[in-house]
Amino acid sequence: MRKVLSTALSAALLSVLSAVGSAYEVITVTNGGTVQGVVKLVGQAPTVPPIKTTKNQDYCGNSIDNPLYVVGKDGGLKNVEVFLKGIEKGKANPTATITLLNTHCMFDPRVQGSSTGQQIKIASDDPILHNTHPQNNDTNATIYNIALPFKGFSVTKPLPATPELIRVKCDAHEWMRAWIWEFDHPYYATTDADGHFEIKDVPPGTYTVVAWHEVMGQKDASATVAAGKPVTVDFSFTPKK
Ligand SMILES: [Cu+2]
Repeated sequence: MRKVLSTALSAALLSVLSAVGSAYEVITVTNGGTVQGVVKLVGQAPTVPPIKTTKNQDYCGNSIDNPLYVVGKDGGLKNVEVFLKGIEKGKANPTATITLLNTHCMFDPRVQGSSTGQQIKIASDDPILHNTHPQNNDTNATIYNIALPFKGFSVTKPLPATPELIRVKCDAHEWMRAWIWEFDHPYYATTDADGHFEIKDVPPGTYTVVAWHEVMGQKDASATVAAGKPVTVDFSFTPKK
């Protein structure tokens, strides 16, 4: 009862907040610019012990590489979410359904961005039971709780109505983890294997660009976008010793 009440209250609070907050406005963007760059890890990636599996070892094996620091060419860092903070106007949000796959006893992708209005397909490629459990990263509120009993099973759901950082776990395998950034706009990208990102069709203006990594936190930079041109914004993360 108490939980129901607090859930109802926070839902009411959120709707009030989103009503007074500045909503993202869709405009026609012609000859927008591009924010691009590389996110690098400075020095050596910390040594992270492999994940020790505690269940379904017949299928999952006894250990799995821990993907906290995935470093590619020239120190490029994968799985960093880069976004334009608080952008108020621009192109329409994407409408394609995003996917979170349970595969080889891990989630794929580890980190991805999304926009309000999109749906998520939660799927399994594994012949074992997974239980995908996304939560609001700040409040721990459960968003869904989805049992995936067999290979090829999937469930498609709308993303939450308001933007949030979603932390995903599996209730069957405590080592599984994924992150879904949900924005009220379409201006974000996740770095690739070499740390590259590219955010296109940005209306000219000055923006705060944020880069977020699940362990090393976030960094801000300022970027001024000119019509039809790319601007390069690079980020460096130094791991804590
Ligand atoms: Cu699982």
